[in-house]
Amino acid sequence: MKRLVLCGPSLAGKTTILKAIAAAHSASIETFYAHSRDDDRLTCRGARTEFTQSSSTIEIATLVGPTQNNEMWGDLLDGAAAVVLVLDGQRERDEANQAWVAKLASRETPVPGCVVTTKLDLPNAAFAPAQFVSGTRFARWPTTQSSAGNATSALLAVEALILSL
Ligand SMILES: Nc1nc2c(ncn2[C@@H]2O[C@H](COP(=O)(O)OP(=O)(O)OP(=O)(O)O)[C@@H](O)[C@H]2O)c(=O)[nH]1
Ligand SMILES: [Mg+2]
Repeated sequence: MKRLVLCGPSLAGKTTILKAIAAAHSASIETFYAHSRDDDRLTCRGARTEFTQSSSTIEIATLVGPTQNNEMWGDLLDGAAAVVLVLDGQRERDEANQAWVAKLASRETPVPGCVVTTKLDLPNAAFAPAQFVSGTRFARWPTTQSSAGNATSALLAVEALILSL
């Protein structure tokens, strides 16, 4: 099974993209709970889907975004074959985007990925992924944009990523 992880700040639109991918593959979505290694009572809700493509099983997974779930994100990312970094296009989320890029950049294992900037239908939004990824190893990842009701370009980028695995 090859796992692709959708990560990025809280409410950036990770689950929205997951749902669009699952729908495109007629796959169902399951809720799961990640557990903290230190304290099993600490859990974090996630969503996942699974489908077969070119005789490989592809799993797509995400967690609810807050940065305090670092360890649980770490465990999910550890087994990832690819990463979709979902950034929120709203200017007021610049800091949250930056924090997520720093968090991902601090991880050692390089995997292929792409960057999706969401919410470009909202008034205070702009497509500016370079602002966040320049100078990092994600600078060469393909970038695409997405807005409510149109996940098409995000879907194409994610499908291309899956095919490259
Ligand atoms: N206007 C607009 N709203 C969006 C867009 N993408 C997602 N949303 C909305 O933003 C909210 C959060 O979307 P989710 O997909 O749940 O975001 P998430 O990153 O999974 O959030 P967490 O799991 O809580 O971290 C929902 O109300 C979505 O409908 C978009 O491109 N434009
Ligand atoms: Mg979510």
